[in-house]
Amino acid sequence: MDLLKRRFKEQADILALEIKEIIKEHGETVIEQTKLAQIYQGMRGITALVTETSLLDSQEGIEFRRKTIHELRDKLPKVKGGSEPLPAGLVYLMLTGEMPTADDVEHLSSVLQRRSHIPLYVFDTMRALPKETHPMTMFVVGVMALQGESHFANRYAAGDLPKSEYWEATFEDALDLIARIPHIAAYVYRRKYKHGRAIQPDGLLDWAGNFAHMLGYDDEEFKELMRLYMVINADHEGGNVSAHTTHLVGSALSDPYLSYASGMNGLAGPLHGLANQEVIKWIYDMQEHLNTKEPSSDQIAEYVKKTLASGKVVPGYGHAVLRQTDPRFAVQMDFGKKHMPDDPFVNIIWRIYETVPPILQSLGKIKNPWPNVDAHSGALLMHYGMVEHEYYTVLFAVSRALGVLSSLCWDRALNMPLERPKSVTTAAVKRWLNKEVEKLGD
Ligand code: CMX
Repeated sequence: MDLLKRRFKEQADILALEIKEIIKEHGETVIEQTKLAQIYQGMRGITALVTETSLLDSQEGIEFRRKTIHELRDKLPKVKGGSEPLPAGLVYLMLTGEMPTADDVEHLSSVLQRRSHIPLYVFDTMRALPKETHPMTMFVVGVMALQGESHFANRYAAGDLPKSEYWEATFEDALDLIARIPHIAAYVYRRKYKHGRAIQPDGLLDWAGNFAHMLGYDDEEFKELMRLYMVINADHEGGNVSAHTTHLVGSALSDPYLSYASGMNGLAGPLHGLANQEVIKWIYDMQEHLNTKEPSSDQIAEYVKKTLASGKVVPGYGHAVLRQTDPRFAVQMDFGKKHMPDDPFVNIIWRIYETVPPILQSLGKIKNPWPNVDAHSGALLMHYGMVEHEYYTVLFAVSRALGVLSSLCWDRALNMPLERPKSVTTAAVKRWLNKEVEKLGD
């Protein structure tokens, strides 16, 4: 058995026993109470899921296996001479809970490279879509076209998949998908924006470096940006739309292709992963409205107020859990200060950062006036010439695969059951409030 797979299974067996013990000893412990408002308002604050790969703190931001973004940047192995973390190292960390060595990352990278082949019919399927199709739709269609290759689905259909081996088939699918997704994503970009001229992979490059290469960006700094981008967007604990959807669909024993594609349809929503394209669109509209390429802080403030007055959200600001500047924003700002401190567009992002929070705060209703990850990412991409902002969510999706697919491996290894929370009607709520019934839902 492959080293990583063996290490994952050893860890999973230990954790499964611990969980059994926790449920046996403390299964009846009440952890919190649910308020009626919460079930009407997006279940905010209800602890209802277990996700092993990462944990989000409202003040500190995301921790992957108890390592902050800054620690990952510092401690994960890098390419020779590089300073950004290798995403394959993060996959290793999420799957095993252990910080990988450079050898571990090299081994995983070569495994991914060996598994990266895409059958031609997948490209044909994507090509059959009109060119105007949104890149996220093309991407998900490409992923779905691959679903016939699922070890899990094929073994299950053949009656050759005992429950004790669910984890193994999931693990195989997860690694296959992680290996192949950059090729699908790069093809979407080349098909839509570069006359369909696909670029062959470079076997000497790491997973993210090769993705940058297949997109058509061979600048070493862009490769570094891709490494950083793929790490910081990989996971954000389990309750966000893309992670939760992947987990939920996976709980029906839908295979990793089906589950991941479902999660990515959620990522494509403007309140979630599409916000990165919305940020750039919003800045373009602002530039046009103000008739200047470099709006001042006062002009930005004026435009923010106009946006709010027209009942729209300021994209890239606010968060359902975070209550501080997203460290993923901060780390991108750091990358910008290092590589492009004078870029005019990037400087607009920083001016918006100075201007927006006090305005949002003054409204009194927004719980988090600070920027999230999506507020910054587009401007860095634009600096290197990737100006096709409709494509940005696909980059997010490639990165998010690392987290949600690692989590799916844990779900199957820990035998997590079908997810099926209870819902109620408002009529039932009223019956309960009027004391016509004893229990909500009766
Ligand atoms: N601009 C204007 N209004 C905002 C706002 C923003 N950036 N963020 C929140 N609000 C509003 C909400 O719409 C809500 O208004 P109503 O009461 O009139 O409905 C009110 O403030 C309270 O919202 P909240 O409790 O602070 O925020 P939520 O948890 O409901 O929503 C989020 C969180 C991200 C959907 C919201 O902040 C938002 O729409 N932000 C802009 C879109 C964005 O950047 N999304 C990306 C998030 C990160 C990601 O998932 O990738």
